[in-house]
Amino acid sequence: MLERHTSICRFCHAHCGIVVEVEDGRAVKVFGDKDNPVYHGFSCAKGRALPEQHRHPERLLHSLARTADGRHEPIASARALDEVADKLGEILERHGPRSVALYLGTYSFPYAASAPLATSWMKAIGSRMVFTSATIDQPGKPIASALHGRWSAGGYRFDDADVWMIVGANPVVAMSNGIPNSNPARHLHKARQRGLKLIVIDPRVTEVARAAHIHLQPRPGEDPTLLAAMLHWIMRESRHDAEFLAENVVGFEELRRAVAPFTPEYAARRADVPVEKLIEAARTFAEAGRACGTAGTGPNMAGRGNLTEYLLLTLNSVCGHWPRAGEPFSNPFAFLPPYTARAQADAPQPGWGFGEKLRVRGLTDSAAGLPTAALADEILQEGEGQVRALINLGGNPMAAWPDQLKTQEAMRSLELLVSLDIKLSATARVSDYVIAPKLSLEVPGLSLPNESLWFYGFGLGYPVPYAQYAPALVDPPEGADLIEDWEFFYELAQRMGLALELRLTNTWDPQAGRPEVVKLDMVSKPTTDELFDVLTRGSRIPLAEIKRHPHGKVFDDGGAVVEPKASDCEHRLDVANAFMLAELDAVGREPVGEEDPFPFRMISRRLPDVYNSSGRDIPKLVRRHRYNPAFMNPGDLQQLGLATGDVVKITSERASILGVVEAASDVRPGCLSMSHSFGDAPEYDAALRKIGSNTGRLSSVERDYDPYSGIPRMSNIPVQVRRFEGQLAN
Ligand SMILES: Nc1nc2c(c(=O)[nH]1)N[C@H]1C(S)=C(S)[C@@H](COP(=O)(O)OP(=O)(O)OC[C@H]3O[C@@H](n4cnc5c(=O)[nH]c(N)nc54)[C@H](O)[C@@H]3O)O[C@H]1N2
Ligand SMILES: Nc1nc2c(c(=O)[nH]1)N[C@H]1C(S)=C(S)[C@@H](COP(=O)(O)OP(=O)(O)OC[C@H]3O[C@@H](n4cnc5c(=O)[nH]c(N)nc54)[C@H](O)[C@@H]3O)O[C@H]1N2
Ligand code: SF4
Ligand SMILES: [Mo]
Repeated sequence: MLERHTSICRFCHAHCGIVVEVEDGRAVKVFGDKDNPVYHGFSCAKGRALPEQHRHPERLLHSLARTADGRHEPIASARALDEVADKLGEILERHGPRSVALYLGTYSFPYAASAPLATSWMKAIGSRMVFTSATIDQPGKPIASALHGRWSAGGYRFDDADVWMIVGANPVVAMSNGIPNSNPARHLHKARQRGLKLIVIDPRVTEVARAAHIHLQPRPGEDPTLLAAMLHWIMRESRHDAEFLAENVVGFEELRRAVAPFTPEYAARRADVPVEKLIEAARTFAEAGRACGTAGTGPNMAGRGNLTEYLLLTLNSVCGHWPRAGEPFSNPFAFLPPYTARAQADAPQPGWGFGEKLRVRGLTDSAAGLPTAALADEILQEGEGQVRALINLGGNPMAAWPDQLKTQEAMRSLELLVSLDIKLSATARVSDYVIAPKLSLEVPGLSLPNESLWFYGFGLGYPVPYAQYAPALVDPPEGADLIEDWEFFYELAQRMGLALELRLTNTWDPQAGRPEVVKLDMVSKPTTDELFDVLTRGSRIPLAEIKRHPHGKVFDDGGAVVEPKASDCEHRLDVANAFMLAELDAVGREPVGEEDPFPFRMISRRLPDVYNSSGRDIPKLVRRHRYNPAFMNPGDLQQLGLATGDVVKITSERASILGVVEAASDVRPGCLSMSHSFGDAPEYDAALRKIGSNTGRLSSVERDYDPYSGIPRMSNIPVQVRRFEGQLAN
């Protein structure tokens, strides 16, 4: 019998409302839910491939343990938990809590109970070594926001703006920053009909750049130069918002001095863009009524992510582009607690230098979290505090971390590596235990993770108080022995005699002056729904009400507007942070136009039909390519005597990889545009045309890294490109 149910797609963070056709307890078809009030029937190829993902022949239906000779054998989940608990107990006893680290990867995100249980377990063992993918993604965002201070009401809503600027992001493909990810193409279409002027800065003519009113296609890595020049022009021409600055901002005159060397002519020459276009971008942005500038992974990975994000916030502030009292609030929340948005600054905070200190490169905890790019060294470097056990929840370090050769050495040297993964990924393959989890349609879900992205960047989260709950729809395949990711941590705690507590960020206990802490019953295991009840306590719309609307619902916004500044508020946004202005000064002193032994720049990008290292084993998603092509401008290919399909050796200062080139006129000359998380460990390189190649190997975590987040160059990587003369196995 065929049944139809609504659900939430959790293949990516966009959490689209979908319809799932279920036959004999199996998902057979997925498509976008036309009755969903914010996604309006949108789905992408990945979401429509959920049935294939759930029934994938290589999906792990049992947990695995590695044998002495390096093979993996099935093991009952309960037995795996016993053994892991024993081994962790021993390691903790011998080496203390700091020897155990947790890595929260991509798939810790869509399962709302996963990260809270995992971090609660870490707290119970007394380890602060919690790492996430945020510090190898856009660490500049939270760091810049800390240094500059946040506008309490957030940025303008994309749907209300008349000018919008996107620097190195491609939201119509990535469903990420800049345009609300609930059907971004629709938001963009409506905005253009309304007359929105879009400014895009990207070395590639991306899908979103094609819709731009002004597209600057600069040399990669020159975003700080360009943004400083926009500030220079705006101040020189007195297009800044003097009234807003006087009331809400400190540091304007210092900023003016700092951007003085960055004339539009200098920046245009350096970044290789037409100076008139750069000035037009500055004028359009400054003269806008409601506008916002935001960046994506490209500039965050290109070497000066904190500074780029900081200059963007500064540009918003200098132009007074923050919502004022009486204007609509950009997201009156549903799963999140009621929020009073005010037309005022939240005070700047330190961006780093607190919390856990790492033993390498002087790194510390930061506003973006502990530096993941330093975790391999924390594992490899001997001595007090060395990390000896790693739990990898829904991540794939071997594919995704920068500096793959070092990562490989680190993964191999661990005493215990446990991965929670649905397949034998490159990291699972070197793990001592692989815990096989249930997949999205087999467990309940909430739109909460996507909603909470509002705090992370502009144009993220939902622009309206939307929420959806989805019950589990299908059982795991017959004969499978699977657990939910959160259960792993709960059961580990049970076996180790630990009590877990959940800190409810949604609620605030005024007596304790901190979030309410709920002790979990460690005898009888809660259900996922019971955990959701706890985790959504204090939400603006009660979960029980949200559950009544299977297609998701836009709830009443309660007339949410930005409230006036509190009478006692004295906070100011800081546009002259000393670290950031010193970095800008260093940019101005960089040598430019010198002879370069690595003449090309590898730049990052996303491909529509895969998600980091997920999806490329699903045949219908990779009909065109099973690998990640090295897209290059046709002129460059011609000059190198290469043609689409040729194999090249791509060499950085750190390492070499192979790539298959493909002509793409949308790529700026001098660049290779290539997606990440393909390929595998070096011993599989010959399978290039089947598995692609790992761009992470080209990065060095010890050279050209950010001193606060530790992120190395993962875009704008200097490389050489030569025809590969060797033989490939197939
Ligand atoms: N060179 C370069 N490197 C990059 C980037 C780049 O642009 N360039 N991007 C960076 C960014 S932004 C990020 S966020 C990181 C991502 O870094 P990671 O999160 O470490 O990498 P993913 O490839 O997303 O790993 C996800 C893993 O989860 C598994 N998985 C899939 N579904 C489930 C599930 O339902 N449950 C569980 N438990 N596991 C599941 C997948 O099989 C896969 O092995 O990569 C970073 N690395
Ligand atoms: N289909 C799909 N969607 C995804 C993912 C995926 O793998 N596939 N990954 C997800 C993840 S983990 C994340 S974090 C988000 C990321 O979302 P986005 O940040 O939007 O990621 P990209 O689409 O790679 O866009 C980055 C852009 O930066 C440009 N760029 C590179 N270097 C520079 C530079 O120096 N300066 C400037 N101005 N631009 C530069 C690139 O050309 C590219 O267009 O996407 C998410 N969505
Ligand atoms: S955009 Fe993301 S959430 Fe939406 S259907 Fe595609 S994979 Fe699923
Ligand atoms: Mo990411």
